[in-house]
Amino acid sequence: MDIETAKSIVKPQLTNKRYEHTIRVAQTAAKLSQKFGGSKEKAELAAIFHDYAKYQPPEEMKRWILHSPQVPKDLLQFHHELWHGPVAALLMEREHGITDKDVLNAVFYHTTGRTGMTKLELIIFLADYIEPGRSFPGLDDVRQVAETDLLKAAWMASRNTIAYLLNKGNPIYPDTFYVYNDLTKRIN
Ligand code: DGI
Ligand code: FE
Ligand code: FE
Ligand code: FE
Repeated sequence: MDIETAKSIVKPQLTNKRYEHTIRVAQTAAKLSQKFGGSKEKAELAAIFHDYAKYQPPEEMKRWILHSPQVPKDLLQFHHELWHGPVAALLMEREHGITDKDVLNAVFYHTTGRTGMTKLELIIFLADYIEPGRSFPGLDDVRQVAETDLLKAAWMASRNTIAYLLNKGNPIYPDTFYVYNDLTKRIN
């Protein structure tokens, strides 16, 4: 699917602000893929779709998850914020005929990440975190490291997200910790 078609599918599903975030994630992912290697087209396609399901009603997302063997059901025990990546990947495949597994996985895992993330998965995970519209504590350090070290920058994003969730006293999905541990090994 070409990028313009992807944009025209996604735009009506999002608010303007969310669509602008999506475009910035695509630009950031394109830059990261040029720097670290990999297909710019795949990075852009995954980025355009990554938040496609963000505004689906939770009840509808729950139905999709319950009917899809590839989605871990324990996600339903956690905040519905964690459901939009997997649901977007399901919709891309079933409703828009996108079959590239790496692209689908980059969308599926963009919120939590997973162990053994591919380069494309890391690029989308990181681009979503560092796109120029974001402002989190410590973000400038992550952006700086992202100039030279994809794994380390993704590790920093993972660490910061866990610290943020802990600080708020939120429940944390186990994969979120597994990603941190996995990246800690991979950077050393
Ligand atoms: O969709 P975006 O806002 O662009 O970003 P995202 O999909 O990376 O993250 C959505 C939210 O999910 C964000 O507020 C942080 C939260 N989140 C990430 N990991 C976990 C989590 N929330 C819980 N409860 N547990 C997690 O492990
Ligand atoms: Fe998201
Ligand atoms: Fe993210
Ligand atoms: Fe996003």
